Amino acid sequence: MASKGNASSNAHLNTPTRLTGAEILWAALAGEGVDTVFGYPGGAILPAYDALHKFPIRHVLVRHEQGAAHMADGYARASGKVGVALATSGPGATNLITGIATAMLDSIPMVCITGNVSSKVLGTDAFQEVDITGITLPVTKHNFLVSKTEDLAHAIRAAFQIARSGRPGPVLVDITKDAQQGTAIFDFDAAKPHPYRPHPMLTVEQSGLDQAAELIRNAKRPVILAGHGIMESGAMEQVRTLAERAQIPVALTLLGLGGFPASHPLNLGMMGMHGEAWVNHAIQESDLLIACGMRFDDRVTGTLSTYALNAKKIHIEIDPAEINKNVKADVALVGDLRAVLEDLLPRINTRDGSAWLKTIDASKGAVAVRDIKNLPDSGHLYAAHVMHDLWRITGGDAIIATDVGQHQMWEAQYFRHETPRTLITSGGLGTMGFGLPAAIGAKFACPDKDVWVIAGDGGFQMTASELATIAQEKIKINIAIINNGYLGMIRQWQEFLYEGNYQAASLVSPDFVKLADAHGIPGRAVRTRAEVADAVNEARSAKGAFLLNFMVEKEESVYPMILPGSALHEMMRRPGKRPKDPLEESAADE
Ligand SMILES: Cc1cc2nc3c(=O)[nH]c(=O)nc-3n(C[C@H](O)[C@H](O)[C@H](O)COP(=O)(O)OP(=O)(O)OC[C@H]3O[C@@H](n4cnc5c(N)ncnc54)[C@H](O)[C@@H]3O)c2cc1C
Ligand SMILES: Cc1ncc(C[n+]2csc(CCOP(=O)(O)OP(=O)(O)O)c2C)c(N)n1
Ligand SMILES: [Mg+2]
Repeated sequence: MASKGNASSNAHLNTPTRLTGAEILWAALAGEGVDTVFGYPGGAILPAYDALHKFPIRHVLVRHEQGAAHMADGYARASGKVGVALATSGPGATNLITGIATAMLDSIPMVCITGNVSSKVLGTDAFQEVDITGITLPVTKHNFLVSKTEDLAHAIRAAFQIARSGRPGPVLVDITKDAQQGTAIFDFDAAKPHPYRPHPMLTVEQSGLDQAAELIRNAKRPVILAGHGIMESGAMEQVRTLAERAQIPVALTLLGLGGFPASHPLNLGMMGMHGEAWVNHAIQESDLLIACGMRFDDRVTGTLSTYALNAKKIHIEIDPAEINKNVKADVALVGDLRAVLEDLLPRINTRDGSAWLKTIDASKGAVAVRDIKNLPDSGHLYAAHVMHDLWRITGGDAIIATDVGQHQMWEAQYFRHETPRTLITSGGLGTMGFGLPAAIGAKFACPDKDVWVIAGDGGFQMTASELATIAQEKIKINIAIINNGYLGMIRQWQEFLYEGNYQAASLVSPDFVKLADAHGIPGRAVRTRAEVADAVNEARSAKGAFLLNFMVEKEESVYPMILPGSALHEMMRRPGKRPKDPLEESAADE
C-alpha cells in the first residue's frame, strides 16, 4: 500500500514553526496542494522519506525513476495540476532525465525533487554524487540546488510557480542531505515567491487585435490550427466560439486532440505527418491560418519552404520564442490564448464560411477515404479495429495514455476525443515507455475515470516493470498491447525509406498475458476482429487491472504519411484501389 501520512500536520501551514528540512519539504508540498507523489528512495533522500508519514501526502513507490517522472507527467496532463516526482541522488536522479525531457518538450508542469550529497562534500565525487542541476539545465524550465535548510521552502514554492506559470514546464529542486537534516523556521506565507510577472513582451496591442480581426473578416479560406495551448490555457470555449461565429474549420495537432470536440461539424481532424489528407490539403490551400497555442512542429508543417505559401498567419502563443521560429507570423498575438481570444472575440462578426467548407468537404470525397473501411474483414485483426471498438464501447469517455509508434498514430486517427485531457501522449520527445507509467499517473489524478494504456509490444517492454506498481497500489487500469511483432514504426520507415531492409525491427516478446498473470493481473489474448468488443467489455468490467494482448497484422502501415523532406500536400496514400464513397471511415463491420 502507498504510504500516507497524518493529515493534522498541515497545521504547520498556519503558524511559523521550527521544522527539519525534510519536514519543510513535505509541508510546503502539502501547502501547494500536492496529494500524491511518485518516487523511489535512496540514501541522499532518506531524511525526506523519514518525515513522510507525518504529512497528508500519498507516496507511490515506482519500479524505476523514469516511471516516477512519467507518472508525475501523466498526473499533470490528466488533471492540469503540477505532478511531483521524487528520487535520490546519482543514478536515481539521472533515471528521471528522460521523463523530465519528455515533459519539457510538451510543456508539462512538473516538479522533480532529488536528494544530493551533503553540501560539505558537493563537488568531491562523493558516493552517488552527480551534478543533476548541471545535467538537467537544458531540459528543465528552471532548477534549484538547495544547500541550506532556510532556503528550502522558498525554492519549493518558487518551483511550483515556475512550473505552472506562463508556458508550463518541469522544474527540478535538488536538496542536499544536510539541508534536509538541518532545521529552520517554516513560514509558508513568507516563503511565497514574488507574484508571477508575465514577460514584458506579453502585451497584446489593440492594433494587433484589429489586424487579426481584419484578416479574419477578409479571409476566404481560413483554418484554425488548434494546439496543446488550448488545454494549457483552458480556452476550449473561446476557440469554439471563434470557430462557430466565423464558421472557420478547425485542424488539430496531436497534442491538441480533445481541445475541440471530434464530433463538431467544424472539426476537420488531425494535421501533419499522419494527419488526414483533406486537412493537410486545406492548410496548403488556405489563405489564413489562425494558430492557437501550437508551435508549428516539423511533424506538423512538412517542408517549411512549401508550407501554406498562400496563407497569412496569425499566431497566438504565450512564448515569444515561438513566434517566427519555424513559420513567419503576419500578426503575432503574444499572450495567454484564452485572454487573447477574449479580447479578440468582440471584434469578430458572423461570417458565411459555407463555400470554403463545401470545398473541403468535396476534397474529402476525392482524396481522403480513411483506409480502414476498405480493409477486408478476412479474419485478420487490424489495430484500427481495436481503436475504433475501444472508442465505440467507451463512448469516448475514457482517458487514453499511449506509448509511441504506429499504435499511437492509429489511436489519434480512430479514437475520437471529445473532451480535453483525455489523450495523454508524448508528442515532442516521442518517448517509448511513456504510456504505462503515464496511465498510472492519470489514474491517480482521475480515480473515477476509465483509464486505458495503449502500447506497442516494443514500448511496453521499456517500462513493463511498472505492472508491479499497479499490483501494489491495486489500481484499475486497462492495458491494451497492440502486438505486431515489430518495432512497427521502425519497420514502416525501413519499408518506405530503406528498401524494406528490416534491421533490428523484429521483436520477440514475452507472453504478455503470462507476464501480467505473474503480477496477479488477469489478461487475455485477442486474435480476431470478432473478439475485440467482448474483450474490451471484459477488461472494463473486471474489478482490477486487466491486460489485453491484441495480436494484430504484423506488416500494416500508418497512412497517410508525409515522407521526410516532402511538402504537406505530398502525402503517401495507401496503395491500391480508391473507393468511390467519401469518408465516414469506420472500423465497424460493414
Ligand atoms: C511518432 C509521432 C508522430 C507524430 N505525428 C504527428 C502528426 O502527424 N501530427 C501532429 O500534429 N503531431 C504529430 N506528432 C507530435 C508532434 O511531434 C508535436 O508534439 C505536436 O505536433 C505538438 O503539438 P502542439 O504544438 O499543439 O503542442 P506543444 O508542442 O505542447 O506546443 C504548445 C504550444 O502552445 C503554447 N502555449 C502553452 N500554453 C499556452 C497558453 N496558455 N496560451 C497560449 N499558448 C500557449 C506553448 O508555448 C507551445 O508553443 C507526432 C509525434 C510522434 C511521436
Ligand atoms: C526511447 C525510444 N527509443 C527509440 C525510439 C524510436 N522509435 C519510435 S517508434 C519505435 C517503434 C515502436 O515499436 P512498438 O512499441 O512495438 O510500437 P508500434 O510502432 O509497433 O506500434 C521506435 C523504436 C523512441 N521513440 N523512443
Ligand atoms: Mg510493435
